[in-house]
Amino acid sequence: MGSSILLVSFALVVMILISYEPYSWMGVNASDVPTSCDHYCNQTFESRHQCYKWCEESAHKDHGYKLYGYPYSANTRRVLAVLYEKGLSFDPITVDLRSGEQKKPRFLAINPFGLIPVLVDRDLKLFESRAISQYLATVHRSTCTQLLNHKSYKKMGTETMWMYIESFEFDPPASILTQELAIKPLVGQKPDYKVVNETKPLLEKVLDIYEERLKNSSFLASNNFTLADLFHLPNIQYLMGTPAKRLFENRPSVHRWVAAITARPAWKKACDVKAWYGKKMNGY
Ligand SMILES: N[C@@H](CCC(=O)N[C@@H](CS)C(=O)NCC(=O)O)C(=O)O
Ligand SMILES: *[C@@H]1O[C@H](CO)[C@@H](O)[C@H](O)[C@H]1NC(C)=O
Ligand SMILES: *[C@@H]1O[C@H](CO)[C@@H](O)[C@H](O)[C@H]1NC(C)=O
Ligand SMILES: *[C@@H]1O[C@H](CO)[C@@H](O)[C@H](O)[C@H]1NC(C)=O
Ligand SMILES: *[C@@H]1O[C@H](CO)[C@@H](O)[C@H](O)[C@H]1NC(C)=O
Repeated sequence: MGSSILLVSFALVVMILISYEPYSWMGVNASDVPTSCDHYCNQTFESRHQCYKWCEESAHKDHGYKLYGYPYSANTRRVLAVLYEKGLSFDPITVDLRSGEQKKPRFLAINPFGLIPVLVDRDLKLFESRAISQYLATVHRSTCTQLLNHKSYKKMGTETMWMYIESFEFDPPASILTQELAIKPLVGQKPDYKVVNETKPLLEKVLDIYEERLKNSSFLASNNFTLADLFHLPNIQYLMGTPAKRLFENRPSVHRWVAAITARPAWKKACDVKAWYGKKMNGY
């Protein structure tokens, strides 16, 4: 009788501890758990403990990833978002775009196209932010945020379609507007309003189609956040700080989607320039 009361109280204490501090029972310090894991693991209650364990292990494992990039660069941020969603460690290597570092021989030896980001994973070197993102999301598919959901060929087809829609329909007008309305003013140049006026209707046409899609779907490829949504973040983040934000805000379903994807903790960290410079820096 006494021992069963003891057992029940013990179980209660454990339950309270787990519900308040989901990681403490594993001897994991809450501050070591990537915020992205917190965000993701809270939604998957059955496997929550396993989920924290994966995330924590992943964050502490040295994967040896090196990322050549610049923390203000939209394409660098695309890859950073994936690294933070997955809670992966990496060494940042700053390629200063302001001083034209990306066109100097030292960097051209790494990427002859003279563009960032570049990911180095031991003997593998990858250019192109979307290819790097897909690589990381596939290698680390079983940890933290599920960015690809290739449970069937149909799902794979739909996700790939939305990823290419981003590249071929959304990005061309969006990146022109980002350049004119966000980047140019940032470096003290005036936007070319002729270009802006010509480009806006092209983006509006794309967003009208997104609005219809997002009326019936929480995210572009499915009801879950995927790499297809993530790919849009860098341009959207910059454009939401310009008058072009109205194009997104005027469309209720697009607006809801923008709010959901820009609020992700991993994305906030990807935009945090101090988080980039705060890491230990190794040279080339
Ligand atoms: N499609 C490439 C584009 C890369 C790209 O244009 N990167 C920009 C920074 S956001 C860059 O390196 N610009 C330097 C230059 O054009 O000289 C990707 O997604 O990685
Ligand atoms: C996840 O759950 C923990 C514990 O219940 C809570 O402290 C934390 O704020 C939650 N995080 C998110 C992003 O919802
Ligand atoms: C761009 O459009 C705005 C609003 O329609 C107009 O006031 C402005 O003169 C246009 N600028 C150029 C350079 O075409
Ligand atoms: C989206 O939902 C609306 C209202 O529920 C419906 O009328 C419309 O046919 C749906 N569109 C698609 C593409 O499924
Ligand atoms: C969305 O994610 C949850 C949790 O990971 C999963 O259970 C569910 O099957 C996913 N839904 C879709 C439509 O992929």
